[in-house]
Amino acid sequence: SAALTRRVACPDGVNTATNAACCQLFAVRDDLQQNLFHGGLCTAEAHESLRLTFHDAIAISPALESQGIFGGGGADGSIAIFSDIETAFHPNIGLDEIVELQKPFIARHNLSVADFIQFAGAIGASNCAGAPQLAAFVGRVDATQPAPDGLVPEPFHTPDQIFARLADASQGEFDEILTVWLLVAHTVAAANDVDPTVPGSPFDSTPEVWDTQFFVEVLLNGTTFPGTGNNQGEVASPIAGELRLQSDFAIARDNRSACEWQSFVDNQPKAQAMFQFVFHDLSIFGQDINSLVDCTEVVRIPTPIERFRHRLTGEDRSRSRLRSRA
Ligand code: HEB
Ligand code: CA
Repeated sequence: SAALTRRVACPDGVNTATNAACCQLFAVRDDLQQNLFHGGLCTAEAHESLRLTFHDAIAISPALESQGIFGGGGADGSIAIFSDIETAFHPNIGLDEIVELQKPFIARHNLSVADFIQFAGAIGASNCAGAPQLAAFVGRVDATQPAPDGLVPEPFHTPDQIFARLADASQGEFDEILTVWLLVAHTVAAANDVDPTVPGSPFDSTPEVWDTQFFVEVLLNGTTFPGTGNNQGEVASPIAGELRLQSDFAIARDNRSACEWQSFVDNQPKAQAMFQFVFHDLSIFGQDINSLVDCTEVVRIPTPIERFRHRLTGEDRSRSRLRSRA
């Protein structure tokens, strides 16, 4: 049956969109892919752009507001608008780099800073094979003041502290179960500053693939450290070169979240659907959804992991070798 959605022709003369407000995003996407993400790769800049979405959005606290203290504006761009202040907060260590890399893109496009940060994270993630298509909205209102310090979880925080912080920021929506869903992001992640002697130490053996290896590997027995063994927020990992966060270790084993953690093992559809769901909500913390336009259609659907894995099997490789010889 014919699609009934009426599309508008964008002024770029190439694209169409369901809402004219989305038209500008095609150029932002293509600029990001060419000039920040190395032609569309799931490497450090993509990972850091995704991490930045969390550190901007999570800085909101109804609990502080109820005490008459400004609690931050959530996904309001404050981490970049007030970067001198917020990137100096301890949990934001290292994010000064991606904030600076993103600033020229923000300057040459016409998005709010808040929209840009979430959009760059969604586009970065779309470069990771196996990732879900993450939500993209436009229309967020930018921050007029920095978020207060103390609202971004640290790897040395206990599950109690982390669960309480996420519940506060989300007004009760993100419980222990949804906290595990959020941590799917650590499948495309590495640490630069937990152990600064070994920057770029990944959390799983496939940091450029959105798979479920992270959930498997955090459950294995920890025996080694990628660098030195005395860093705050780090515990022993099972694989040479891999870094394990204390918070991931603890949440994987806490009796409130362990079953949910294990349910992700080998469950690729779940690792896509659950993160897609929590990112949608996280990415609009502090904003009014009724004044936003959904432009998710601009985010390319990532390469499925089945196809990726298929391409990598030894059988495929030898078959293609035979074919090229024939
Ligand atoms: Fe994350 C990374 C922590 C959640 C995303 N982390 C990371 C790190 C840490 C963390 C420590 C490292 C940094 C450096 O560089 O050194 N997280 C954390 C915690 C939490 C989290 C504690 C709570 C539980 N994340 C999260 C979320 C997300 C994320 C929710 C999303 C959204 N991360 C991330 C990423 C990364 C990280 C993507 C990577 C980055 C790179 O690679 O650079
Ligand atoms: Ca992975």
